[in-house]
Amino acid sequence: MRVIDSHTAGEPTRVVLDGGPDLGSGSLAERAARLEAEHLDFCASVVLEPRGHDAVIGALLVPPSDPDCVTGVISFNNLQNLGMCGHATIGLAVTLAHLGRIAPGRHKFETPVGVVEVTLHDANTASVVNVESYRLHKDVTVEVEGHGPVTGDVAWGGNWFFLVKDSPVALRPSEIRPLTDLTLRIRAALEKAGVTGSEGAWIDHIELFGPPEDPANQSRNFVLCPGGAYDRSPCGTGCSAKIACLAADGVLAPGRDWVQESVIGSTYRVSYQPGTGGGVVPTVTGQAFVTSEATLIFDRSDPYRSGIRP
Ligand code: PYC
Repeated sequence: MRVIDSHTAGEPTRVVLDGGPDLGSGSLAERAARLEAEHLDFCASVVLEPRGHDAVIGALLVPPSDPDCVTGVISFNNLQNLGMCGHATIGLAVTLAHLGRIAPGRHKFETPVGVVEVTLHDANTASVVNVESYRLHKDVTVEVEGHGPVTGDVAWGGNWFFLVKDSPVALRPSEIRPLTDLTLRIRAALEKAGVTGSEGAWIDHIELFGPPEDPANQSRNFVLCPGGAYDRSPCGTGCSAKIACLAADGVLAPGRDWVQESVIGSTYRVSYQPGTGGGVVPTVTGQAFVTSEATLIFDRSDPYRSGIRP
């Protein structure tokens, strides 16, 4: 199985070029659901140790159903497919450029939650016009075990997020363990209280915000991902959810830039235009770098060929 690894603002992506499972025909959402239902061994074997680690997001290239798209892409971790993945989309654009498959300019990629438009600015920089993003609930308070009440907003940015404005823990790399512990507890509290996204969807990403370290930026965040790893980047879909909340609060005008720092200090530049469904259409700009080209080997006698599960 041929893969290309990259990182976007520190967050790793592994693009699977070939050798993935046969997902049959149908819409990308149907094929993504099939990947999740029938091929989690494949997902875990690609992203987890001993070939990867729990922060790696896989990006499986599949034929698009929309002929205007360069490719279809299903992003996944070891648990599920991700509707959209901002960092993986930027990583994919840079990977396709590295392979000579796309040149600077505008391109469309098909994801399970819709078509996104990507502008490749140069070999490492890309902007993603994401799917329409919106806030579902403002100021939801849940009782977090061992901590007390925590208030946040529920918003969609291509994935479901719970966004907490003032992190009670400092947003520093040295605090990643307590930040992870707190966000896991917040997620459990949401589940216990029955707080969900639309149609009962699991809120699988938790975001904490605080002041930026660099005064040139607007904010810093910590993002818990579904598998329990933290996002090294400011999270493309998380920034989309954030900007939907800022727009709903009337504190950021269309077209104005918001520079979001991650917990490791990497940044995305984000802005939005009003959407047609009452939400916003975010544009997320970031940088990715290819780190390796590899062939993954799956030896039938290897007891850990399907990954080391948590
Ligand atoms: O950039 O959207 C994102 C993302 C989701 C999970 C990890 N990164």
